[in-house]
Amino acid sequence: MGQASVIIYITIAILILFLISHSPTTTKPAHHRHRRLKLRSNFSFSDHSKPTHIPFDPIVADIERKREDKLWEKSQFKLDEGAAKGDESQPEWEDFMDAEDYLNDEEKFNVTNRIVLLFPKIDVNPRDGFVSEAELTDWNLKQSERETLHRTQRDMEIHDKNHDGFVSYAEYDPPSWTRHSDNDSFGYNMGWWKEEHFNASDGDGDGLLNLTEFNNFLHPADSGSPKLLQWLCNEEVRERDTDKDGKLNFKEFFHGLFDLVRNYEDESHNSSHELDDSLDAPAKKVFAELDKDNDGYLSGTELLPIIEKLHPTEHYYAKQQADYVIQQADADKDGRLTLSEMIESPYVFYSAIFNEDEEDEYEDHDEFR
Ligand SMILES: *[C@@H]1O[C@H](CO)[C@@H](O)[C@H](O)[C@H]1NC(C)=O
Ligand SMILES: *[C@@H]1O[C@H](CO)[C@@H](O)[C@H](O)[C@H]1NC(C)=O
Ligand SMILES: *[C@@H]1O[C@H](CO)[C@@H](O)[C@H](O)[C@H]1NC(C)=O
Ligand SMILES: *[C@@H]1O[C@H](CO)[C@@H](O)[C@H](O)[C@H]1NC(C)=O
Ligand SMILES: *[C@@H]1O[C@H](CO)[C@@H](O)[C@H](O)[C@H]1NC(C)=O
Ligand SMILES: *[C@@H]1O[C@H](CO)[C@@H](O)[C@H](O)[C@H]1NC(C)=O
Ligand SMILES: [Ca+2]
Ligand SMILES: [Ca+2]
Repeated sequence: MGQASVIIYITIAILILFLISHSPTTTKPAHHRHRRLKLRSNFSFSDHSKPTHIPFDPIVADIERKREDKLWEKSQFKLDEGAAKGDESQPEWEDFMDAEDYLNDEEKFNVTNRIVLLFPKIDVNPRDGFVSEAELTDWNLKQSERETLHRTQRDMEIHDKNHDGFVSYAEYDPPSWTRHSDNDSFGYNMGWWKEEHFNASDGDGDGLLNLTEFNNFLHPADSGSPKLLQWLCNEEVRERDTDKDGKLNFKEFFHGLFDLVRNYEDESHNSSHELDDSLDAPAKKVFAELDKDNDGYLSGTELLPIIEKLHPTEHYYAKQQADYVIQQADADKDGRLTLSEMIESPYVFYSAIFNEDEEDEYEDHDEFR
């Protein structure tokens, strides 16, 4: 009896020692446990610029979408009061609690469990136990495309006046905030909403835009459509073409476009804009490379090679966010993420979405519940 209990005690002691020596140091992640997640609360319904953060988690995206729709409905209701009434079906999140409380209730929304669930959906190409930059970029892109399409769908409800699922040019009524642009001397409106733009979006040329075409209309750089990319390039020329000869001379290029292009080049420049022989040499070089027919001017077509630099695509932002997140969470610095690396730094994925001011991400700024 006594011997047996001694053996049991020794066994337990060994077990405890084993557990202590093998337990991961949990002090660091513990700091992150109580970071309060925030939903993006600030939507601009008329602004088609890129979202600053792509939601990582579809559940969060879904909550944000519902909340955004709700705000949108309210803003529409204010615009045409009396049009819709009585439809009081509320998003389920608002029925039982504030969505943010839900997200911060660790029993209901456990970020560790979420990451365990999402990991195999991201690690797909190839499925090898590592999330690569390309896989995370694809994931981000998918989330961001879904969000974009959802907004387009909502915009379409406004413009498709006869509700046939298509937007005709006549139906498309430019929102008032676009009308500030002055008529230019050529007599055409420099705004986004030209008929040429509409026609370039009309893939099958039936004079109507379906959802896909309307989405391309709103996001030409992401459309992948040669017609729309060409239109976008022509638009760039029009915007910079100060002497109105329909093409860009070196001066128009240097003052309008070169800054945007060279941000992506790996050169260090002085930011002087003086047309000085020594300072504009890099600009002259780029100009000469783009000027394929050597006529001393750039046409819309000649801008095609740099249009992605002028209008970064959703893919560009998706990759940028993937790079940032990997850099933050990649503990062993092999350039890719394992499941345990992701679990160790869950709020890198979530705070990249929620925190409006990214610089404040240190522990002393944490909000405790
Ligand atoms: C939205 O954000 C901007 C700046 O980010 C701020 O000036 C504005 O007040 C916010 N609007 C609402 C409704 O919170
Ligand atoms: C989240 O779930 C994991 C695994 O199921 C569990 O170990 C952890 O304690 C949970 N976290 C919280 C804060 O409830
Ligand atoms: C633009 O031109 C239209 C007619 O083509 C005219 O009605 C409108 O007042 C002009 N707007 C400006 C800002 O000049
Ligand atoms: C757009 O296409 C329609 C035919 O679908 C045509 O009548 C119109 O002139 C075109 N407009 C422009 C600016 O190309
Ligand atoms: C819209 O029309 C295009 C052809 O221009 C077609 O490829 C696409 O599938 C259509 N999209 C929808 C949602 O019907
Ligand atoms: C930038 O200007 C400084 C002096 O203003 C000069 O010393 C330097 O060489 C210039 N750099 C380049 C890349 O031209
Ligand atoms: Ca993989
Ligand atoms: Ca219609």
